[in-house]
Amino acid sequence: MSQPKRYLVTSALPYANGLKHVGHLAGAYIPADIYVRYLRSQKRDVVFVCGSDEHGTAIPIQATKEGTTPRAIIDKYHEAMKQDFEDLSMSFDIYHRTSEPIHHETAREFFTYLHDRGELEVKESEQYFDEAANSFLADRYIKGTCPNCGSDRAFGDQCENCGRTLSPDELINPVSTLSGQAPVKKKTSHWYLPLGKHEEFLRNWILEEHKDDWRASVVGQCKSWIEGGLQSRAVTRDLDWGIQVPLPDATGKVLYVWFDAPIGYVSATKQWAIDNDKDWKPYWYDNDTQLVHFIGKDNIVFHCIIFPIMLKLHGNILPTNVPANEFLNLEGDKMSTSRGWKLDMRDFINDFVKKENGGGQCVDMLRYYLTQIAPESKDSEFTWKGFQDAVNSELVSIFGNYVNRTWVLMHKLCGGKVPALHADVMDEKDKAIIETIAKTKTTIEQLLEQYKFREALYQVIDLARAGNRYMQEKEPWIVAKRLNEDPAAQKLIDNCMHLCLQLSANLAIFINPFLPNTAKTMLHMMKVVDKILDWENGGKLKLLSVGYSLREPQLLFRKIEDEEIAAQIQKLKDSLAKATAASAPTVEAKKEEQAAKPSIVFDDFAKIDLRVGTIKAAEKVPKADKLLKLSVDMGSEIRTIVSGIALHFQPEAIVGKQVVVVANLEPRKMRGIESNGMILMASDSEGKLHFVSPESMINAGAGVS
Ligand code: B3M
Ligand code: ZN
Repeated sequence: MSQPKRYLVTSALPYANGLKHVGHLAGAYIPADIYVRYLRSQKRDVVFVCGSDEHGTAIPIQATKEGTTPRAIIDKYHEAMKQDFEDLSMSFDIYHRTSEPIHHETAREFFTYLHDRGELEVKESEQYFDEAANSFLADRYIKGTCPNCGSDRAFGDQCENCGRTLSPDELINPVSTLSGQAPVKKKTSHWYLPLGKHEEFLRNWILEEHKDDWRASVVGQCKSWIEGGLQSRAVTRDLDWGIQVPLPDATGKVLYVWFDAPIGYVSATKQWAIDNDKDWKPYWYDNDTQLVHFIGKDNIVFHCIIFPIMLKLHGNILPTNVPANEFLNLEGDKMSTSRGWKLDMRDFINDFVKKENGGGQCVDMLRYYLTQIAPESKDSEFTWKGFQDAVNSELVSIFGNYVNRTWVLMHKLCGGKVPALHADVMDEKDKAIIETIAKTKTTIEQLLEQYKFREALYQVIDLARAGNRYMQEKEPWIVAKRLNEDPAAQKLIDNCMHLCLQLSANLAIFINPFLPNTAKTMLHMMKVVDKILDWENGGKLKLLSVGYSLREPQLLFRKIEDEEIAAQIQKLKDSLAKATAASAPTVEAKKEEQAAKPSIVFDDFAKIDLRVGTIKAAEKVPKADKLLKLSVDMGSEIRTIVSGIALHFQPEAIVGKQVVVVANLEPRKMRGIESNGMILMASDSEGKLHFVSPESMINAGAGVS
């Protein structure tokens, strides 16, 4: 295959409705940045675009939450996200925003182009309308009871409680969040993109042409979309935040956010071209351009099915690859902003990067760990212990240690200068390490071209490992001891140190796309210019000239201490507890809830067997932060009860307490433990829990009525 002439690489445009967490970073950003830095080091023509996605209902909803305007929200979070990306060494050529006029124009032109060629259909449908607010309701603006789990806090698009995707029609007792009133159905018309018309194109393009070079998970998801029957998709919405539909009869209608957002890649390219006096068109029209979208798996359908159809109809090129990543979990659970279970990029920046012993090396530590656990083919997990291990036992002990030893020995045994390589005393080990350096380069290339970032990174560490082994076997410090009797031994030392130094220089080249700050520190130590890092210099031994004097070593990575990890885990728990308390219904809401419960007859109440129990033992349930496993003395037996109170009480603190137990509740399995009964708790207005217990100790098993 001939080499593509130019590359356009995109990272998903994050919604400007809040800070983003490291799961986002691992999915759509770091891998893209590695890829781009690699291409740049090869002097290829590449443009890397990203920006804030500033439309859609997510924005006005956040504005309501924060009591401000959508405009203020996008301005605030656009700046914040841009800064976070910069602080983590993301190297976008442009970080644009979809509120810019150039984007509005570009998106409208796209719509008009498709519309004028008859590629869109108009369809009438009935949608929920809030008469008091005089407004159609986006799915998110409708609340009601979940048909799946019965939670009364489900939205028209999804139930937050059980996670089920919903449509507004499925909600029981729908209520508008704008006015609090029940919405009515009203006719409205919208423009649709008929995906079904393009089924054959998609089948050929994805399921045939790309079945082998795209990730299996991506092809698999596309396949199930195609086989599930491709429905027409509405590309407009009744909403007052977004890009006006550019037609005379469309007042109050805007482009659907997923119609305009991917066009953001095009408008960002245009803006980049203006800023840099370049032509943007080849990047979107010429077949010798390689277009690569880095995204998370929840965005696959938009990038592989809907946007490509739009691109094809509009006469643009199609993506060459869409390396979507799976999800990154955190300490045993899904990351979630609403539940407070997350690690924001900003938090990492504040707690590590901006600290006294932080800086670029901490950025690189995070980039390292996120690449090492990249969810390339299945979901993976961020744990603080894992982070600590990756840093301490790989970056510090292998990579950092190798480079440091090389420098220290070179200063000690070779006078701080690059020694010569003496061909006459080269042995098999020398030859083998030279070969390893050359081979590593080719292997990394192959892996990166296939978007296998974690394996590629592994190769770099493996080279450092090989370097350590080589140095250990050659023992130049031992050889140095016989220099007095045998001055010729210096040649052996020279050879070893020469190769160790050239290997270090290669490490700098190979690590550069992954950990750019580390590469920079190494450049400083080698006293050489950036050009050394050009990929074509990799695999060779000529990077550092003989006789050249080098600087003193610098610490590449510091250790991550146990206390830092413990503090982070505590912080995570606090954040979860805070979010849980914040999302607990208010006193008013609770009263309403209580009042809303219909009255019951005494017989119903009498069916509940309430008894006093004494907690005999309590322990945390592994991997479940909210759960405690209790052994409760019920008088005639000891029962196991799993209770969701772990965030409120330390297990040791509640042993001996008496509680009221619903004794005849059906057994239920929680995290594999059978729970036999439930303990009653009262929660105060702050969401704090209190035991409901007898005034003074009584016998376990006593009835409550
Ligand atoms: N803003 C959704 C997301 O952040 C969306 C991506 C747009 S990419 C064109 O998951
Ligand atoms: Zn539900």
